[in-house]
Amino acid sequence: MSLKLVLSALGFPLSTGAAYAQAWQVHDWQTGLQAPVTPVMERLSHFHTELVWIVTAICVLVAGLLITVMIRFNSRANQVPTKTHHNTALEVMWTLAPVIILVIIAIPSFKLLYYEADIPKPDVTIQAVGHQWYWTYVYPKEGGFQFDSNMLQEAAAKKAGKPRLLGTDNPVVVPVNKNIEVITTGADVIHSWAVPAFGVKMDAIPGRLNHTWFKATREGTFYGQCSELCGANHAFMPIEVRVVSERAYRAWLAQAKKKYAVDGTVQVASN
Ligand SMILES: [Cu+2]
Repeated sequence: MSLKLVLSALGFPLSTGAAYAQAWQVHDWQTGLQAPVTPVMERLSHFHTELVWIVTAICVLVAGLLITVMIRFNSRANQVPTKTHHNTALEVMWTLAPVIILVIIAIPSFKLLYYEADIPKPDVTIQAVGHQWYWTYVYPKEGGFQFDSNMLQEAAAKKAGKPRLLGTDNPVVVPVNKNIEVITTGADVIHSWAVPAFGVKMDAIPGRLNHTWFKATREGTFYGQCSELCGANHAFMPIEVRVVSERAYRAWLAQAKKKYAVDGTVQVASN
């Protein structure tokens, strides 16, 4: 395994060069974050990298201090122990230093939180309804058609060339480079609609509509999973999002409206 791979697995910053080009798809033995596909996830990844550097510096400092103390102040090297039990300057310093570090972390953290929460004007709205144990997708502004998205069993996934436990029979389809509003809710218990490459994780709570958004900047198929323990088959209700060109989306929409037509009544969404 190359150093570059090890470093990227640990979350250290590396360019998104050719070797990394396919990394935005999940792959076996992946340890780092999935490569970002949305502006939110790009910011999340950068923030994560900053934190890894800060954490590394703290670990090195603490380990260094610990080793110094072990060598300089063990009973052999230091046979007459000192009676010192207070050092005000030191206590002030080791109280203030963590406070300052936490403030340094909190500022970009809150900025990111507000960026995520500030949903831009949506081009497409989808509603993800969590069921035990599958997702129903509603397109409330497209006549309210809806369809269920169930996990493909192993043989079917293999046949369809989709990853095991992640591929679904009916992926949710959205256009590339558009603001997608996601409204989540639960039909029975709490679920959570999460797609790591989008930096999206939103609880789907019965009796409540939660809002989030994403803007995928490249076409492809992206996978996620229910991320709130919701019962026996919690691990088997994956999320598959196909990001396609505007034209392909329009074409899909036209046939989806026919295929998944409901009798004009929108069952969950009201807008
Ligand atoms: Cu679940």
